[in-house]
Amino acid sequence: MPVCRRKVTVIGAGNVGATVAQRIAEAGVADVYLIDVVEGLPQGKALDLAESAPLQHHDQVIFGTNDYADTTESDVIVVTAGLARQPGMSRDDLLLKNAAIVRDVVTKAVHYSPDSILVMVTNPLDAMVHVALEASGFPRERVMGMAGVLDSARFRAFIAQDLGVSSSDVTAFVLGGHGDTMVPIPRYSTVGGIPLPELMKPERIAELVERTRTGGAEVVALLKTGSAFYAPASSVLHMVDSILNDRKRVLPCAVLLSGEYKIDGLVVGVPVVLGAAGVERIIEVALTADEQKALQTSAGSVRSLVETLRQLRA
Ligand code: TXD
Repeated sequence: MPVCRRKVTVIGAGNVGATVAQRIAEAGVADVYLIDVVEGLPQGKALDLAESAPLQHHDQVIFGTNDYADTTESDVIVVTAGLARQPGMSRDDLLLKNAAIVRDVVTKAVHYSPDSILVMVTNPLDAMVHVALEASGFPRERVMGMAGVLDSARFRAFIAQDLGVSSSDVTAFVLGGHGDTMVPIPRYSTVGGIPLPELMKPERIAELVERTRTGGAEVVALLKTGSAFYAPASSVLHMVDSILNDRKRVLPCAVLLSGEYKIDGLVVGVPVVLGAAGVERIIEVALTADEQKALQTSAGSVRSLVETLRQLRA
């Protein structure tokens, strides 16, 4: 059988980064190069993961490093480097610190992998995609953010638990920015193909929508140190797998819009087709006036973060 080794670099060997490395290797999707600013951390986690390979029945390389030269010619670069939210801290508090980190790591990584595709994870997510676009100079097809896959997974999990059905049969449609302004659209969410509003009362749907919006904070409040990482890592795996295997899956991703959904020059979560070229297509659906308004509000909060960043850099 021909062997085709793909290479994914994961920047940041913390909770999300290390779990992404584990998920990608165990799924047999690619070799993983884990890099962090802390010496020993990526090496230690990569060694531990590599030692689990014989038991997990995969033969992917998992390599830990502090040197970007080792990441040369990566197909995909996943950026998780940064600070995680602490209890009481909003995603926006992270803005300035994480922008500096993201600018630095993206600049270094793309130097060694100029043809790669960037999958951003660091919060505040939508603003960090803007920073990555600028730092890399890549076209919008090759720079995207992970948030919608996670937000829709949360919505799906809550719907499935509530109705006592398999989450595999639940689809959920979530637009907008990551965070409090995300826009879940229940009428495009289904259970076994049946639109959700046929099966659930509007008040209950509203409760689950609210729980989805605050899903990240719910985990932060319970953990007390750090934020969610299992579901975020699974979400990244789905995106990376669709890109590297050219699956053309339709997944909600944070991408730079240029006129789609009447939004221009801002990164917002929308459904896209993910394949070997990255974001191969943006899917536009008709929205009601209320949904369009909610999406504009969501885009507005991204705009204010991006403007804050520009002012502080000027
Ligand atoms: O939906 C989403 N997009 C998210 C985003 C879901 C979950 C987590 N989300 C965000 O991802 C979170 O708010 C953080 O901004 C990132 C990473 O979260 P994680 O939980 O993995 O944080 P950790 O465990 O603190 O790990 C961060 C690592 C840590 O090992 C640091 O040493 C490293 O990032 N770090 C760096 N690595 C390389 N280079 C630099 N400059 C650097 N600075 C910090």
